[in-house]
Parts: sequence; C-alpha cells; structure tokens
Amino acid sequence: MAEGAARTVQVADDDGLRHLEIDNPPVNVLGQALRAALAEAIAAAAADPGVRAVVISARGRSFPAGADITEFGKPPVPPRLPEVCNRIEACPKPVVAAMHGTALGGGLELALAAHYRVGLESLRIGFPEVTLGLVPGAGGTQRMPRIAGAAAALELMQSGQPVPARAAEAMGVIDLVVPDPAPGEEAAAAVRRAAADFARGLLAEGLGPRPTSMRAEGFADPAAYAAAVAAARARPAPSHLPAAARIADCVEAALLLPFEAGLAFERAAFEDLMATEAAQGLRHAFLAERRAARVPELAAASPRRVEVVGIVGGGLMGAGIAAAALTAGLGVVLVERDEAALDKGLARIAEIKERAIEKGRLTSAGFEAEWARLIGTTEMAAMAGVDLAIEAVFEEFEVKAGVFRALDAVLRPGAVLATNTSYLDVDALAAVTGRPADVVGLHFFSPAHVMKLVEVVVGRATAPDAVATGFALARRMGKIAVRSGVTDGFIGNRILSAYRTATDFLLEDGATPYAIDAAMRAFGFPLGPYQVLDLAGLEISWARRKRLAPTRDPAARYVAVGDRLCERGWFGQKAGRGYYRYDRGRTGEEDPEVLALIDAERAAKGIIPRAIAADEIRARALAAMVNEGARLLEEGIALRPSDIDVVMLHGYGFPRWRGGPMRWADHTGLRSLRRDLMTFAAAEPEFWTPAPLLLDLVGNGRSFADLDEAAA
Ligand code: T1G
Repeated sequence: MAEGAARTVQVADDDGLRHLEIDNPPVNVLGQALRAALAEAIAAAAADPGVRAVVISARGRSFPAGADITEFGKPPVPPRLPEVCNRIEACPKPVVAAMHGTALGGGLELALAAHYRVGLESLRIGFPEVTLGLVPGAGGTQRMPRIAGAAAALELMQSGQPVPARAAEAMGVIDLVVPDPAPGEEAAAAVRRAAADFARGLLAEGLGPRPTSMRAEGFADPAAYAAAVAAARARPAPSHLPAAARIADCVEAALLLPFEAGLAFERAAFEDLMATEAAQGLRHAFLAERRAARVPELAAASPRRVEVVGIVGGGLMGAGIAAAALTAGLGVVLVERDEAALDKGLARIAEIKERAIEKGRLTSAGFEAEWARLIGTTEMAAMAGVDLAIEAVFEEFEVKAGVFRALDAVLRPGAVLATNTSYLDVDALAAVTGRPADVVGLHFFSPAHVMKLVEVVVGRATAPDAVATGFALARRMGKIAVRSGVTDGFIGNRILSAYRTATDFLLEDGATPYAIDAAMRAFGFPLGPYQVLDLAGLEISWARRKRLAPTRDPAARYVAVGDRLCERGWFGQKAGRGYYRYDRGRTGEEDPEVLALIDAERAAKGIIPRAIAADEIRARALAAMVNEGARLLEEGIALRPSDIDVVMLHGYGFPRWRGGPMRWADHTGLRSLRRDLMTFAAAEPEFWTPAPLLLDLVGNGRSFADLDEAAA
C-alpha cells in the first residue's frame, strides 16, 4: 500500500470479514491519498479468497463528510471518487458501509456504492453539494434515485439539508439503524461491530453483492418519477445558481439513460458547474469561514472555561445574546438596572424562546430546562460567579465605562470582561478597569440569537487566552467569529461606512435612493443600503456622524441628506418614513418629498444632477468596500482578505455566491478595480485614492487570494 495511503485506511481481518477503516481526521474527507488507499484496499479484498465480505467504516467523528473541497479547482489526481465508488460496487463480495456522524456528499456516495448500509440512530446523511454550487459528482444522482425514487432524491439534493438515519431508512437508503452506543463507548466502534454482524447475517443467508446501479425500486412508478422531476424543475431558482436545475436533469437522466451514460451525464454537469463563478464563490465562502478560526492568539493559548455568562443589559442585543447562550447550554445571569427593565429583558428572552417553540426548534421541556439556567437580577454582585461577562448597554462610552467599572469590582479573577460595542474604543474601555488583559470585544450582530457573526475585537492589552475564550464561546454558540483589531467600526462597520459614503455621493450626484437600492439588489444584496438604513433606523448612523463631527475633516465632502431626514424625525420604518414611506406596511414606497429634499441639497451645493447607470452605482459601491478592506488589511485590523469576506457575508448580506467583496475583487480583476478607483479619484481624491496595498498587489500581479494563502 502506498506510503501516504497507509495512514488513511486501516485494514483488519476478522474470520472472513475484511474491515476497511477510514482514518483521515478530522472528518475523513475523501482526499486523493484516501481515495488511492480505498481503491487499493477494495481491489485487494476482491482478489483475496479468504475474504467473504467487506465492511467499510470510519474512525473518529464521522463517516466521510465529503470530497476534499480544498482539491476543487485544481487538476484532478486519480483515482477520482466516481471510479473508487464503481470499484466498491463491482466488488464480487458483499460490501457493507458502517455509518455514523454526518455522511455527506462524496461520503454518502461512497456508502451508496456499497451494497448495504448500516447506520447509527444519530447518523445524518445529506448532499450539501448544492450549497457549493455543484451537483453530487460521484454517482449520487444516479444511485440515490434507484433506491429512494425521484422525489426523495431531489429533495435531499436540491435542499442540501441532511436528514436523520430514520428518514434515510424510510427511503430505503439505510438497511439497518442501530441504537447509539452507551455514553463512553465509541460510536465508530459500535456501528462497525453492528455492520460486521449484519455482514455475517448476509453470508449466513447466502446473500451476495447487491449493486445499487442494478436496483430499480426507485423507478417503480415512472409517471410519479417524471412528475417529481417536473415539479423540481418548476421550483424557481436564480439564474446564477444553476446547480438545482442540473440536479433535476441528472435525476431525470438516471431514469432515461443506462447507468454508465447517466454517470457521464452527471460528470459533465459537475464539471460545468465547478467552473461557474457561483461554485467558486461558494467554495471560497466555505473555506473562508473555517480559515477565520486560525488566529495567532489561538495557537498560543487555550480558552478559559466558560459555563456561566453574565450579561448586563436586557435590551434587544442583551436578550438576543442571552437567548443564544441558553441555547448553547450555558448558564446566564442577566443584570438590569431596575425591576421594570429586568422584567422587559426577561420577557424579550421568553418571547424569543416561545417563537422557537412555535417553529419546532425548541420543545417546551427544553424551554423549561433553559429557563432554569437563567438568573435575572438587578444586583451586579450576582456577577461574582460568572466566567465571562458581556455588557450590552447603551452605545455611549460613559455608560459602558460605568458598567465596566462595576463589573471589574465584582467579577472573580480570571473572568473575561467583554463589550458588545459596535464601534467604541475597546482599549479605552479596557483602561477603565484594573484587568485590561481580560478585556475583549464581542461584537454580536442583531438579532444576536439569529445572526451567526461575532467580531472578536482584540485590544492592545487583551491576553491571548481571552481572545481564545471569545472564539470558543462564539463557536459554542454556533457562531462564526472573526478577529478584528481596534478601530472605529471594526471590520464590518468600517466597510459599511465606506459603502454608504459612496452611495451618498451617488445620491447627491444624481441617483435616487431607489435606483441605488435596486442596483445593489440586482447585484445580489437582499436589500439596498437605503432600505437597510430605514430598517435599522437612521438615528444610529446619525448619532455616529454627530459623534465624529468634531474630528471630521471640514474639507472632506459631506452629504447631509441623512441628517435632513433625521431632523424631520424620518427615522425609517419605525417612524413610518425614512428614505421610503411606509404608509402601507413594511414595503416602502418612493417618497417625492425625499427626492425634493435631495434636490434641495444638490442645489445648495450647486450640483447639477447627472444620470447614473446601475453599473456605475455598483462599481462605485463595490470599489469603496474593497478599497476600505485593503486599508483594514494595511492597518492590521483584519488578519486576511477572506476574514473581511466572512464579515460581509454574515453581517451585511453580501451575496454568498459571490464569496464576499475581496473575492469579488479578485474575480473582477484588481487591475480594472484600480482603474475605476483612479478614475473616481481624479474627481474626488480624498475618498477614492486607491489603498497602497491594492496598488502593490496590482503592481506585483498578486491577488487577495494570495494574501489569504500567505495568512492561512
Ligand atoms: N473538504 C475539506 N475540508 C473539510 C471538509 C471538506 N469537505 N469538511 C470539513 N473540512 C474541514 C474544515 O475545513 C475544518 O478544517 C475541519 O474539517 C473541521 O470542519 C464528489 C463534490 C462535516 C458538518 O460540503 O459541513 O463531496 O479548520 O470546522 O463544525 O459529490 O465540516 O480544522 O483545518 O466544519 O464539526 C460535500 C462540508 C463536499 C461537507 C463538520 N461535503 N463540511 O462540521 O467542523 S463536495 C460538504 C461540513 C462533495 C461529491 C461532492 C462540516 C461538518 P480545519 P468544521 P464541524
């Protein structure tokens, strides 16, 4: 067996059974070495007269979680996964797959190529390929329908969502579901043993291989099959995400074509899609989310233990954080300034949990158990026992500083002190305490029980293990943490501020808020910038502009349209009008009075409005985001470009299939971006001058992806 392959498949014999145990931590992805080892091992088993049956299992957390995504986009190295699957299926002895954990994508396809499948109760199977802009590419679109029929196969592949073992059993995919082992016993060993017993049963009954490609249960009702394909095709899918439609084509091909031809049809679809911008962007997003966890402080330190979280402030943010912490199994101590505020905060948490029960995400018993872990109090002294305290009070420095001083006085030594500030100076807040090394920013996004993003803001004095604790807490809460340095607005709000400056300039130069929003929605944002402002409330950014006014460069262009709206109390949806009118509910309507107000602002500055095309709106908005991103990298605020992408994908609605602003810039070409920026800077150098890093990358023919690789 090839040297590198020895590590990935452990081979053992047990009285005629050949055990092939996959061992490629952490999730047994089917990289080239493992594929080669499997191919060799199944060939050896097929040829060995002493082998009567084969059991394929996996060590560690899970049966293979899929093909190796890091290999995508690179020249394929044989044996390719479809070939390995075909060899398994062609084995002249019965092959049983022993499945636990999450058998996903290529891992599920590997199991489908086996003749029988045994799964633990807690097993989940799925085809997440569509979330990567792909179709299953190792026979899944041809084997799954033969067992489960079109409707179930299409639902699994087009949703990309995993299903539990019992559902897979009902589809006919899993032949035997066995109970999870007792606590303390390894899942992998338990299912391996069950599969071995299953294999012996086959031999005792004289049952041999059962090639999935020869099965046809799923074709029993061709009319229903065709109807399921037609229904799948009728489901609307955006043109930039063709994978769902190609899945329907492949499932149809499974019925209409011979197996080999169906495999070729699937492979062609897979290769077409692999080359699409969406597949590249979605793959970038997947890897960027995991790369964000690679932070220097984590290499040097372990997180402190956190079982009880203290939260000061039960407003929208504090209640959301508390709800998320309870969901994560943590204890929560919620402190409010008085009983009335505390009652409101607890009611907010209860409302979140009641909605989760309504949606079937939480049981009443679960709610009771969570509620038992929640303490509400007006006494700051109750924070003495918490492992980490988060202040989520009003966004004013003195208010937060006061809470930090009070926490500093009661928290036990070693407790982490976190601020949820959106952009205040974390170093300055740390300085009001006697424990600056324990202070870290945890910038959650509202609603905190829904939004996955947390910016972990690292102050000058923040200890590495306090950073590691922030990341560990975010992960335990099911969130994606991104490291940020201390700057006004951290990563996301810095980029957002640049985005809004660019669109405000467009507003004054001739575009309407409605045209700008439409242009950005056409790019893929769910809402345009002015819709977001109305939704969030214009008073928030107005407060920030007023706070920054004393330090604003008087020579810099300043667009006062937002101030004019706020001066009229037009704060957005909550006020019934902002950039849009909301007379008839939440769908805003264009407001001629806003357009007149913008005209007045233009006239006051002597600006003659010009027609601005949607392409220019997008070019300027995106160039501003990327240029600010380059500045964040130069300043060391963001560790790597893909971290900026993760923030914009998860905090600001940047379309996932484009991968994020920095990925978009690479795809568009940094040279053309530099050209745009220099064109814009000719008229307004203050805002548009290209960041030196961007010029340097273009000059050296490098990309943001190169920086990601360097910082990996
Ligand atoms: N390829 C490469 N690396 C992967 C990987 C994959 N498929 N899945 C996980 N990893 C890495 C991940 O980057 C991280 O690395 C570590 O494993 C732990 O992952 C041919 C074409 C399985 C539910 O899409 O959904 O098969 O940071 O942090 O939260 O038809 O990983 O430790 O260095 O996410 O416990 C289809 C993707 C591929 C599954 C576990 N499969 N993975 O979640 O751990 S396409 C997927 C996941 C395919 C075939 C097609 C999750 C997980 P590092 P993690 P987790």
